[in-house]
Amino acid sequence: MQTFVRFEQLPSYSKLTSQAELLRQQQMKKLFADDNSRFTSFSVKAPNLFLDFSKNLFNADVLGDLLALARDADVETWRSRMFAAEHINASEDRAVMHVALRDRSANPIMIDGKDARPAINAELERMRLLEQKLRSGEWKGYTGKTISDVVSIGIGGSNLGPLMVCEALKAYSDKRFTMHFVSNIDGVQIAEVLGKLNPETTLFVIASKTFTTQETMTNAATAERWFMEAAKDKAAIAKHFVAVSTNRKLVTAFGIAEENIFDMWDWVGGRFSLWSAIGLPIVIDLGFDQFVELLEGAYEMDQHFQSAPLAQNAPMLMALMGIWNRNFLGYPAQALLPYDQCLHRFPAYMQQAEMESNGKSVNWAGEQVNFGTVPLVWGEVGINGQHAFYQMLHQGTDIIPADFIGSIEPTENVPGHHDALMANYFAQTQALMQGIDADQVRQELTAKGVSPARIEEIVEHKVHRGNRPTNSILLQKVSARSLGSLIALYEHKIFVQGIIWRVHSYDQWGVELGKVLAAGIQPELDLARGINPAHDSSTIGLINYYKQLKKKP
Ligand code: G6Q
Repeated sequence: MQTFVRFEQLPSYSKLTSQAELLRQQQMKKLFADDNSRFTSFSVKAPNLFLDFSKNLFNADVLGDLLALARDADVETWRSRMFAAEHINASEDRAVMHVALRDRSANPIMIDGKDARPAINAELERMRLLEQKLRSGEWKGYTGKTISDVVSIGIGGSNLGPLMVCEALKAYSDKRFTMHFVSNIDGVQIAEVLGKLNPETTLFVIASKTFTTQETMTNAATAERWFMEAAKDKAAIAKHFVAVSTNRKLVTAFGIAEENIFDMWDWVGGRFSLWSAIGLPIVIDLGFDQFVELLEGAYEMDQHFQSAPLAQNAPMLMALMGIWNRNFLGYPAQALLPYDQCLHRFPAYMQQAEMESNGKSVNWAGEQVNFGTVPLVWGEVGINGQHAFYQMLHQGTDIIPADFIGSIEPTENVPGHHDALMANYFAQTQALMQGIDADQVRQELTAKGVSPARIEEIVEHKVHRGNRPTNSILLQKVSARSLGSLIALYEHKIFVQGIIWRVHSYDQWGVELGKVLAAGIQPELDLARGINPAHDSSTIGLINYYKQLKKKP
């Protein structure tokens, strides 16, 4: 491990700590009142989207110090290393090259001494051909019928991306196929999906990078059993099962035909894999051309990230604002609030990308860090949230910075709806920033004729202190291209924050531990078997309780 300067020892860190003391005393609405160029100074146009970060509690000096922090942390060098396929995923000794999957140039992409472009293009071409055969009806099921339903079986990184994108781009689908996504090992989910389907017209896509994930393997085995009950003949599997994996050996052992295996590579992390053949459900649902648009949108953002000066670089600015809010102002969470129904799965998708990547507490040297890394990332469609948890955003004791994501044009233009939606988008960030003070509340209530005594009883309850930071992201319209750019914006934000915090963003040992323990516990749930006495008393007690009340099979 090469030497590095720890986050809290970077020269700009102490400056930012002092700046935070000063800024905490400031009111954002005063910063706006004092500087009418604040919006122009603190907003940027990036490929296929616009970012306004002016409603954060900072000023030009703070931004200068944050940009210095990025330079002190050598973010630009690390960015070059990532794009040059160096093994920046040091704890797993791998390159981090999801960007290669959407590199639309014709240049070679050298990864581990080999040009990856031919293999990437070959898989893309195979995806295109499969989609074409399915859509044209050339691909037939074992009784000669065409495919009507596609079931994607996968979990985590092998599920959330395709699901989120298919939901977001529904308006662009010809609905030729009904798409189903199964991730949960809870049999309720697969039973409900299979209950609606006809095996003669169903195609299963088994998506698993490792092809060992228990949830996916269990669901795949159930799907195969269900299919074989009808088809009887093993040869029919080739017409109804395809797989995406790095593990050809296990896929073949499962019984899936060689020609139905789509490759991915260990330099693509699960949560960054929708650009690979893991995106096959996207290709099938929306068509290959839409998938290419998605890749192109992401590629445009990659180029912006690599070439825009730091002060105009949208992913860089998002990352720095996040670090300012988290580490210097001390805010514990980050909300993602899409004002676009299409993006309803976006918070869940990004929650994984952010929290699995930067939810780490040791630095590159394996030392415990003494600062906060990724905040709690959560969210929901904004307009629904307004009638639910926004109360806490406006008046709760914690300040939760929020990203508001909206579109200028809707994907479904229903008269009277979109401006009403967007009025809320604009109003909420304004309200969170400005708040409403006691004098304003008094004036309002006086104008309504409320008695002075009653006003004094309720005034404090109606005060909103404001100063709650937001970023506003505007797309022209949710499209494959703009969605590609939006996802890549957040992916690079994650990268920059990981570099500044000096944490390994591309491993996920925290996900592995539970998998290992569950595998050990499962046999103990068999009524004929004992419980490992080495467990703690709570785990033993819970398993005992479960087994006592479990009905004998
Ligand atoms: C993603 C994670 C995790 C992973 C799933 C599925 O970065 O590593 O969410 O994608 O555990 O793994 P498989 O694709 O190997 O089944």
